[in-house]
Amino acid sequence: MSDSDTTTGSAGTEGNDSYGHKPFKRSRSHFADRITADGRDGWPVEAGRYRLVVSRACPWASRALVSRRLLGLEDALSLAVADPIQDDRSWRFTLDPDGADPVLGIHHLSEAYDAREHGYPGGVSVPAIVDVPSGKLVTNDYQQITLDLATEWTALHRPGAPDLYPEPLRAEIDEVMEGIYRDVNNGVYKAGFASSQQEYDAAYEALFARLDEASARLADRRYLVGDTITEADIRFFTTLVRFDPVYHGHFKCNRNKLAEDPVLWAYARDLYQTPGFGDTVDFDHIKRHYYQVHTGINPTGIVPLGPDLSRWTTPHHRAQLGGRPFGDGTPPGPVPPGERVPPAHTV
Ligand SMILES: N[C@@H](CCC(=O)N[C@@H](CS)C(=O)NCC(=O)O)C(=O)O
Repeated sequence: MSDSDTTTGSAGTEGNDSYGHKPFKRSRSHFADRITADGRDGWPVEAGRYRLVVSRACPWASRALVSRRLLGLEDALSLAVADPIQDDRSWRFTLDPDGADPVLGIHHLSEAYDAREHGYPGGVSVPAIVDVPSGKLVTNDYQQITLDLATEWTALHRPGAPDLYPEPLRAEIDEVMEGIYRDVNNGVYKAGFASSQQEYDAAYEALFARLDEASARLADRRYLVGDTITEADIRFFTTLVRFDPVYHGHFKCNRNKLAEDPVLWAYARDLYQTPGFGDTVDFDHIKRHYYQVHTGINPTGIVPLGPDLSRWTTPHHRAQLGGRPFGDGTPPGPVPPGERVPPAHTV
């Protein structure tokens, strides 16, 4: 991640309406302990010990949802899904019976932050991984969480799990991800929360220049780096899947829709239709979160009915480019029954 895009301070700059006249700055994750095979930060990889807390609305949390599915970590790392609409105490478990997460027994994610650091004054963000026995937050470091799932949790991966961060390709993956992070993943937020015309213009130009570059790159290759799905594709996907439903209108990223770029649209549909990607996507949570929470840029809170999402499942014809989605591995199995996105929230 480029330092110019971050600052210390409270997380979730986009989650409130006080972005006022300051340029949009994404907070640096505050709790950056790592869960590793050797447990060097005091948090060893262990089946059943940790709980991943996400909102299906959040692109950063959705990276972890996809990685966890592709790697087959569903049994090892359990999942809590927060209500897409935060209240004044931030993310809450109102989708669960009695409004409490059934494993952690808490009503708000902030309780896990507090258990870790009493009186924690910063923002409460997802993704978060919580240590179940102590109820303490371990990490909300969204940039590191998926890399660690790919490289530190290997002992618990399913047989046939892909290598999402292959050693020989890491330099290239990192380089591609850095540009996509700055101009696309975070770029849409910079456009959406710009507080001056100049700031918006710059974010818009950088965003579409980067999308054009990616479109050219993907015209004759199936995936961003190498010939298999990697972390770079996961990070790109979670922004692309939100593009037409949210970023095009709500964040004013409207030079064109994703569906108007034949290459990127086919690439995104290819991933969407790959087990582990589309089956994590909840369009209802995505739309309601952005349009109802960001009242500073959508004061009425009205959630648009469009776009028509049914085309996400149309043929993409990308297999003809070759590529081996899972390398020498295999696709993940079905979504565990308790984790299925309600059919009404999908295409
Ligand atoms: N952990 C990160 C990034 C993750 C993030 O921004 N997540 C958003 C949701 S997409 C969030 O939880 N924001 C806090 C809030 O909206 O209250 C950060 O420190 O900024």
